[in-house]
Amino acid sequence: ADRLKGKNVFITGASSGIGLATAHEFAKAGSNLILTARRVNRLDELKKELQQRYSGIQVHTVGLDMRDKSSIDKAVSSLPGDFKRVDILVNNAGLVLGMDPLEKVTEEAYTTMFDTNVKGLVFLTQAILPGMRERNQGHIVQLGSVAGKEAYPGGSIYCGTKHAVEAITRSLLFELMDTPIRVSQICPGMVETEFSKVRFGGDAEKADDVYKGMTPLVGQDIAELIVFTTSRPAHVNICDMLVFPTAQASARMVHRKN
Ligand code: NDP
Ligand code: 8X3
Repeated sequence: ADRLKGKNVFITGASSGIGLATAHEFAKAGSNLILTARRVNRLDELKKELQQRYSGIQVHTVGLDMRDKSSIDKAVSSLPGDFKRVDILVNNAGLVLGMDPLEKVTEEAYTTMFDTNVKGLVFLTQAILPGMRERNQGHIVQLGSVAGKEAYPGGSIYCGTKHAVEAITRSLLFELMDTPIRVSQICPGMVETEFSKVRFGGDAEKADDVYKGMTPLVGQDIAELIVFTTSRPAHVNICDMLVFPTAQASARMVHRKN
């Protein structure tokens, strides 16, 4: 139960949703946190709250834009003191923009999704993995998605990014097999966070409609699974986990009450 105590956990996208809930769950388990996102003011508020609620943990916040390799390299190279030792990396930052059919997808939407969900995840992993190799320990958790297992109309680019995360994670699994470093992927279905608000450009009504008549997952449901995954004994690696709300059976099959 104490396996996470004193571990340093680096979380991307900690300013909202799954990442924010994950920060709380690791703090509860006694881990120290490196919280990253673009909205640093939210991270600083979160830091205050976590240090008040959970005594004895250290929290470092740093502004980080996943689309920008130099921002990633700077955030990692400027980690202070003991925070340089990243034990667990949670590659969570990510987004979807719109529901357009492929012919209508703008270059900006395409670039933003691939740069954040794929390039950022790869460059951050490249920045952190050498230290894990040197210390011969570590755990990388990727936020995949049901959209990395299936495609759906209007999801081409987002599904493409999450299929890429799945493939990259599988390759890493082979490449790290001869080390104690673990790599895991968690693939949620519908989780009510800011995800749909971002998807629909801030349109709250459209975002709410996504979860109408059903009970979606919440950030904490996924956070608990991330903490469970990273707190298994060293010889156990949960490689892949597909998690739906009970009323969902595939990306687009959802049971709704009238
Ligand atoms: P939220 O929108 O609530 O949170 C997304 C987080 O990603 C925010 O903290 C945001 O921080 C961060 N982020 C976005 N762009 C960037 C960027 N360029 N640089 C740094 N951070 C960035 O969504 P979720 O919590 O739902 O999403 C978390 C992950 O879970 C994503 O990878 C998503 O694809 C995945 N997922 C979500 C599902 C869902 O239904 N919600 C289902 C399956 C997977 P900031 O804006 O402050 O930079
Ligand atoms: C989020 C799930 O179905 O909106 O990754 O693509 S979905």
